[in-house]
Amino acid sequence: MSDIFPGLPTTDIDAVVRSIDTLGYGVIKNGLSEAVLVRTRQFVEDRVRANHGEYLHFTGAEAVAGTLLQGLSESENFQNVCRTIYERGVSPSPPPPRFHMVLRCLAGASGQRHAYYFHYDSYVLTALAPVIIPTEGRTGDLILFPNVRRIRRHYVTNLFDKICLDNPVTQWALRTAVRAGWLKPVRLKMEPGNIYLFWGYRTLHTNEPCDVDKIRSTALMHYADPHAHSWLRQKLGRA
Ligand SMILES: O=C(O)CCC(=O)C(=O)O
Ligand SMILES: [Fe+2]
Repeated sequence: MSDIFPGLPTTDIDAVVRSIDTLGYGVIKNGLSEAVLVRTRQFVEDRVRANHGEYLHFTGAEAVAGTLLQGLSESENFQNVCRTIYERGVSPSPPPPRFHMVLRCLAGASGQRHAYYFHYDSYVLTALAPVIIPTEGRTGDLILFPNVRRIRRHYVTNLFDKICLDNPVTQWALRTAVRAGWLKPVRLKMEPGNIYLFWGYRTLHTNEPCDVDKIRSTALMHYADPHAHSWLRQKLGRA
């Protein structure tokens, strides 16, 4: 199969890394062609319809076979871009280009429950390819508090961060502060065709809800797990 992603010259990769470090995100404009998007959009629409218009997500290589996530995971250009971003932004020894892949489909009443969940990703770099984004009503923007923590040396510190964040009180406080405008996150109206990159591990982020009668679908390529070899995590069975 031919490479679905055109790749980037090194100078452009440097600009993306600078943008991730300063603005909190980088964009690869028109990284995916309409022809590539069409198939995944169809996949999402078919599955959501079969699920009575309600929320779905697909995780792992098998579940996303035939979609643009498979195409990106097999794309040498995409692998090189992720490796190089990691090299320039994190350390000179990037891990092998393996991805944790998730295709999210927000839809219906259940879709509302999958909005405003603030979290850090488990992987250093997040590449997000929007598949379907509503253009009317509530558009389900991505919201980011960029680079608010460092990569934790020890898994236990990461676990402590998670406990502080992943509870109803903190989630309520963040949601309320963002809705009231007391906290001002970076807000991204994403466009299908572009690929958005950020330090998912370091960036507190979530998505806003969209209207119940709309589909909002995103393809997530997560790269580089800093705690892949953590003894504690293996013991806790969270690997
Ligand atoms: O769908 C989105 O816009 C973001 C989802 C996300 O952050 C995640 O699944 O880790
Ligand atoms: Fe995330």
